[in-house]
Amino acid sequence: RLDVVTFGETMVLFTGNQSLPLEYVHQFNKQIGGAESNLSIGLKRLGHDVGWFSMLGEDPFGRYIHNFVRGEGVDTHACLYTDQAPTAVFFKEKLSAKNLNIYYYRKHSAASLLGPDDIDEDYISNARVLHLTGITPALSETCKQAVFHAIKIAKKHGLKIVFDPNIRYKLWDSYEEAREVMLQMAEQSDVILPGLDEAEFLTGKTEPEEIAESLIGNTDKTIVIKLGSKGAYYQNKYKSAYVSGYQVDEIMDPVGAGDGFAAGIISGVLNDEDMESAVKRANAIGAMIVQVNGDIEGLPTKAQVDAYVSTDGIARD
Ligand code: KDG
Repeated sequence: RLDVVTFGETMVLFTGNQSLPLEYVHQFNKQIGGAESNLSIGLKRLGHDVGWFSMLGEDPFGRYIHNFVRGEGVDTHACLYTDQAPTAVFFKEKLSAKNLNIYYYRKHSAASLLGPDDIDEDYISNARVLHLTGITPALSETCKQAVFHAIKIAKKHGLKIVFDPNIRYKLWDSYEEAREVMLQMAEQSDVILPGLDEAEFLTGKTEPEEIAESLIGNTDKTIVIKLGSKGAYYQNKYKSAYVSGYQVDEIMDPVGAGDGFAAGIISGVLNDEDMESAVKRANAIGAMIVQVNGDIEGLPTKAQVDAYVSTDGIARD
């Protein structure tokens, strides 16, 4: 039995090995990136059993991604392959930690061919939590259908649904569609994890309390709004609070922090922990990740994050 199942596109990530505009970069480091596999690896390092799947291209990059994610201990049995489209790649242009650009080469990729028929009911029903991001429905019409089909299966089998909007404006044809689809996903979810700017985009509200009112009202849902270095605000029927973040001396690479944050929250949900300490850990993981280059390389183990929290952000081990 798995604790969490998630699915979505993972790409090969090329990062220039110099801080220059990409046209002047001659050599690239090869890594991987994808919000859902980032989250899976994060949760695995925290000690949970996670299944991740995608549609991979029948090509060297597809095999590389599969081997890498499996090598991290994530269950990849439900991964699918196609010879109809290639595995996507993306490039990270890092001029400085604050000036970072992403270039996707993912239109018509293998993962965009994923559809509702590829969602294995037995695989999902075997887990306790289904994690979804707002990236997947932006990839194609069939991906969008796959997401809503997975939601239906999760509801039928009593899984908790955790939704991280992860809004990627470059992937949507229109803002209206992005908003509409993601509000529908939020409506179906038990735990919603937007960043403040994402929550503003979805609700038109700017204050965390008003956002929470708009997205969860008086339901059984929980919302955790990420406030960057300020930490996060959470609210459910019983409690609400601001939980302050950790001071970081130098931000190396902020990409992936939100996925690590989600891993921290989901770990708390799986362990029936109180929200306050789950959010505290999630903040710590976010802070640890931004200090390391790469989308997944900075994800801490449980021992590392416990040490970081107990020393108030000093020790990593
Ligand atoms: O959250 C980090 C991800 O966004 C990154 O790893 C790549 O999945 C990715 C995307 O679509 O940008």
